[in-house]
Formats: sequence, structure tokens, C-alpha cells
Amino acid sequence: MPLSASPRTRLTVRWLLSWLAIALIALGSPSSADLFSNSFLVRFKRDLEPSEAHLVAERHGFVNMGPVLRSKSEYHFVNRALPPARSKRSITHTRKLKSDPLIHTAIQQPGFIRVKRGYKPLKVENLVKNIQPHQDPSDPYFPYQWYLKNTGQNGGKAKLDLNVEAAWAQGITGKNITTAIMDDGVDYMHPDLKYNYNAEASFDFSSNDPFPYPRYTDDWFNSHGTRCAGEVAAARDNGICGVGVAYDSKIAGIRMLDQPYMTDLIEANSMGHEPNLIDIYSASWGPTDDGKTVDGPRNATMRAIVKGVNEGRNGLGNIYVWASGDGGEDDDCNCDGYAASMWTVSINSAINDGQNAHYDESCSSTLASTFSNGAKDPNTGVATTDLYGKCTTTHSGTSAAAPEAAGVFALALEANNKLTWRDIQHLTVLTSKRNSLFDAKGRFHWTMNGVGLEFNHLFGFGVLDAGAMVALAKQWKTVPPRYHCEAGSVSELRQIPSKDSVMLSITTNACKGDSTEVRYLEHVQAVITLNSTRRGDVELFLTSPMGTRSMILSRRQNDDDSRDGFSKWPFMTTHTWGEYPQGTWTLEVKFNSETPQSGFFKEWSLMLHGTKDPPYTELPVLDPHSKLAIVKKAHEVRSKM
Ligand SMILES: *[C@@H]1O[C@H](CO)[C@@H](O)[C@H](O)[C@H]1NC(C)=O
Ligand SMILES: *[C@@H]1O[C@H](CO)[C@@H](O)[C@H](O)[C@H]1NC(C)=O
Ligand SMILES: *[C@@H]1O[C@H](CO)[C@@H](O)[C@H](O)[C@H]1NC(C)=O
Ligand SMILES: [Ca+2]
Ligand SMILES: [Ca+2]
Repeated sequence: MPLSASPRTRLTVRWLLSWLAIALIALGSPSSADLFSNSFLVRFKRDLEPSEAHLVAERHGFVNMGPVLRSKSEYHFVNRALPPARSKRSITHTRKLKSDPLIHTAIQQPGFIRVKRGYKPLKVENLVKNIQPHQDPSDPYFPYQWYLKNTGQNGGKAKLDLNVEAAWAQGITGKNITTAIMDDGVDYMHPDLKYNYNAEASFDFSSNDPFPYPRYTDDWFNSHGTRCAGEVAAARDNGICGVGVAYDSKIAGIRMLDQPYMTDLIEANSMGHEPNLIDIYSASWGPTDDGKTVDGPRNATMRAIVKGVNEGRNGLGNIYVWASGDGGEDDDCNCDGYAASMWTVSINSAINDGQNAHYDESCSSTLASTFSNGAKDPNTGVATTDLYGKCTTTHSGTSAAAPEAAGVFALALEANNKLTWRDIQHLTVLTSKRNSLFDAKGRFHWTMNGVGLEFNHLFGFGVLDAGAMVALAKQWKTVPPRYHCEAGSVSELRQIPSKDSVMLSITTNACKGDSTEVRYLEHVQAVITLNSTRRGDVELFLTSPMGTRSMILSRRQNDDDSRDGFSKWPFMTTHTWGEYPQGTWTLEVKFNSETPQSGFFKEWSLMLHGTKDPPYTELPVLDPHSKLAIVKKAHEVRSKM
């Protein structure tokens, strides 16, 4: 494939070229499957103070970058004498560390690629003239922020927006809530951001200092984080750029993307940084969206996320917002372990007339959508802050969508600071709207699940509605405890025929009578192992006992893997939210291929996550047509059965 085949390929190459020294290695092996960084995870035999760990590091010619996830026994060492990435492990360095009597293990960290979602070449613009006085925010770019208030400007559909003014009108603007932008840095001196910058919660993990300022490049490549930050928390009525969704909230900068290769330790430390000062972490990046990657959080990063949702925000749980991916119809975000995680809120995008954007991926783990660029005019992207005090109207991609969601969640958290990470997901399901969102290609329709919740494979439960979410957040009562039920598994070698489907089923009582009984679903995971002569031609469909069919894997025509297949990969669906899980679940495995293929299904485990007690029972129903009213009624009928 030529290197300029897709914008994402270009992006990867450009990014690497800004790191000339390493670029050549990378182009030779773009999968980075066997690259080793100069970072080591060092596990000690006992707990150590950082000063002690410093001495050990020094003794062996390493620098101690600090503890991993605030552990006392795990530290992050770097060896500056090694290149940032090379294709061979350094056995001698590992041995040297392991020979230390205090050290239990030392693991050289692989380097891998994580790319920003939706980077477009820069267009520097001048401030536009103030158009006319408004009762809306007076900021000069506000009229361009159709995603905040869509009046039909630039060919958009009036009222197709985040409905934020309805939240602001309730006195909610994000006060005392912090969103961390995990990205390529934030221009915290920007006049529209500096008063909302939370320095205490910020850090630069790319260069290990407290100042996450973007690294300068001629093409302003590192403008991504600053643009995302402005969407959340640009200030109101100051005559500069536009306003953030939560314009009185704070942003923290976590600089972690701008380095030649990502490591597990940098990701983990970023996602676990100051979890009691940071409420929401927003990520607009992920594994390469080339439609053939299957990748996700590695060990330490996974632990960081689990710790964040269980212990962050003093026990209420951090909110991780994820851009679902820019791989277009060739990719499936269920192959992206960050977007597909239950612990992240995966956000897709729509454009200003209600269609999905052409770069949108689809998958059953997407919870909801916000907005990216305009339909016709390339200048009607997301208007926001840009590097060096500038403003832009061309920010786009699912990159642009995720921070809008972070802003809406900041509003919900101000409205009710007792909300847990799960409350945020329930509120999202109950208040997102179909509005006028539609699939530009007519493939994916809006469908009702078994308890009357409408979903779409592209958009999840619809577009976020800040006004509705804040109103419901104010009366919210925390949902009942969550249980994890291992509902059953099928483990047998079954040939996948070239033309027909393999149908498998699991009949479950959803752990009835056990301490892990689930009666009201949240997330469902199908953990699957299979292989095939062409992984990208395999499609998977999971059907719930109430008849909801989720496409948990769609065709990815670029994925020609014939070796790895899927090994215990956790495909996730949100589409059965609120349903009752007892009964028979079916999994359909089939090829969607022009040429004959073969393969073997090996294993499927069904994991049900949700509550034993009905949620929402203590909430008053104010609108009988609301989703809350519909689901509550369904649950009431059920609980009498
Ligand atoms: C602001 O949030 C912090 C926790 O993030 C909390 O401890 C503090 O009480 C809050 N302050 C106000 C004024 O709500
Ligand atoms: C991480 O690795 C440790 C030690 O190898 C293992 O015990 C643990 O289960 C792993 N955790 C995750 C989340 O993969
Ligand atoms: C898949 O696994 C089966 C059984 O383990 C093996 O025989 C086969 O060669 C593998 N590869 C493909 C492409 O089917
Ligand atoms: Ca402003
Ligand atoms: Ca992807």
C-alpha cells in the first residue's frame, strides 16, 4: 500500500518524520510489533521510598522516572544510553537490573503506536469580527459553534446540537470540575484557557516535568490537545474565540502523545494521574485506525483504568471519555480495546445535518455521539482555541467529538457531585436523543431494544443532550451495586464454513441465586477466540434473550491477518442496556467475503454486567414520554414476574 493511501497513514508518517532519527526503523515495521523502548518496569521485592529507588536506578545507570500507579514496589526506569526504540530487547540491561538483590523483575517496555484522531493540516486564521450583539455568549466565535447552538448556520439542521444553553440556564457551567486532556500538550497560556487551567492536576509524561506545553513544530502538528481543551473549558464573554461546553470548569493538561513511541507505563501513569483532582479524562487517540489493528490497553494501563473507576474521585470513579475512532467504514471500534472497554465512554460523531461523518467507525460498544465537522463547508469544523492564542474553525474527527462529551459530563458532575462513573453512563443512555441522526449510507437503522431504548450501531443511544442530562442529574439517585456474572461459555473447535454461519448458544439463568446475579443489564461482553484465513472477513452477531441483535464485529476489508485471529478478545455491546439477561443468547459467526475463506471458532465466554435490583426506582417520572418513564415501566412489569 502506498504510504499516502489514507489520511491516517499520512499522519503516522508525518508524525514519525518529526522524529527523524527513529523514522526509518518505524517505516520498516509499522506494526511496531517488535520494538523495544528504553523504559523498564521494575518490580521490587519489597516497598521502597522513591529516594531508595533513585539510588538503585543510579547504581545501574538508569534514571528513576517515579512510581507506577503510585505503587511503592513498581517503578519506571529509563536508560538514556539506549535509543528510544530499537528492534531488539536489551538482555544485558535487563540482566543487570535483575541482578540487583532488591529487584524481583525488570521488564523492558515494548514501544507501540498511538495516533491522534482527526488531525488535519493546519489553517491559521485571524480572529473574525464580532458579528452582532447576542444574548448568547458574546465571544466572537460563538456563532460558529453550531455544535453548541445550531441555528441552521452553514447548512446545518437547526436544533441539532448539544442543547447546552438549557444546561447553562439551570445555573450549571462546570464549576469545580476538572477534565484532563490526555494529548500532545495544552497551550495553557492561551488567553481563553489560562484562567481555567488546573496546573496542580497537570503533568508532562513525554518529558517528565510539570509543564505540558506543546512542542513547537512548523506545521503546528501539536495543536490537537489545545483544540480539545477549548471545547471543554474556553472562557465565556471575554472577547476571545468561543466558549467551552463547560466554560467555568477546569482543564488539566496531560502531555503523553508527543513522543516517538508509546509505552504501557506512560499510558498507565497518564490515566492514573491525580485521580482525586481530575474528574474526567478525555482521550482523542488510540491504536492506528488502519482497519487491521486489534489492540488495546496493556497490563499497567488496564490496571490504571480499573483503579480509576474503582478508587478515583474519592471512590466515585473517574470518567474516561474515548473517541471511538476515525477508521471509517473499514474499521470497527470493537477491535480497539480502549473504545470497547466498559470503563470508558466511547463517543462517535455526527455532522451538522445529522449524518455520520465519513471517517466515523461503527461498533456496538459506542454509547453516544456528539459532533464533529460541518457537512459541506470544510470551515465549519468545530470552532475552538488553537495554539499560541489563536482560534480555529476546522477542528474535526471523533477527536473533536470526545471533548464535547467530556464537557457535558463536567456539567452533569457539577449538577450532582455524587454521580459515579456508572451513573454517568446510565444518564447518557437515558438522556441521549435520536434527534435527526441518520446513517448516510442507510445501513444502520434505529432499533428499539427489549426495554424500549432506541439505539443505532453508529451513534449508540444518540446525541448527548446537556440540558436533559443536567436536569436528570439533579434528581439522580446512585444506581444499585453492580455484579459480574460469568454466564457460560462454549469451548469447542467448530469450522466456520465459507458460505453458511456457525450458530452457537448459551442458555443462562444469569447467576440467579448467586451473589453475582444480574437481572438488569449494563454492559455485555462476548470474549471470543477464533482464527481464519482472513480475519477481516469474519462477522459476529450476538443476540440477546429479548431478541436484540448486536453486530459485535463487522467486516474490515483491510484486515488480512491469517495468523493471530482473535484470542480471548472482549467484544462489548451496550445495545442490550436495561434488558433482562436470563434465557438463551446466540452468537452467529460467519464470513462476509468475496473469496472462499476458512477458519475455526474456538471459544466464547459470555460476561453479563449489571444490577440485581432495578435501577431508577427512586426517581420521579416527570415526563411520561421520556426514556426513563419507558424503562421504568418495563422494569416494573418485570419485577412483578
Ligand atoms: C470541589 O471539588 C473538590 C473535589 O474535587 C471537593 O473536595 C471540594 O469540596 C469542591 N468544592 C466545592 C466548593 O464544591
Ligand atoms: C498484569 O500482570 C500481572 C503480573 O503478571 C497479573 O497478575 C495481572 O493479572 C495482570 N493484570 C491485567 C489487568 O492484565
Ligand atoms: C486455526 O486453528 C486450527 C486449530 O487450532 C488450525 O488447525 C489452523 O491451521 C489455524 N489456522 C487457520 C487459518 O485456520
Ligand atoms: Ca472565549
Ligand atoms: Ca479504530
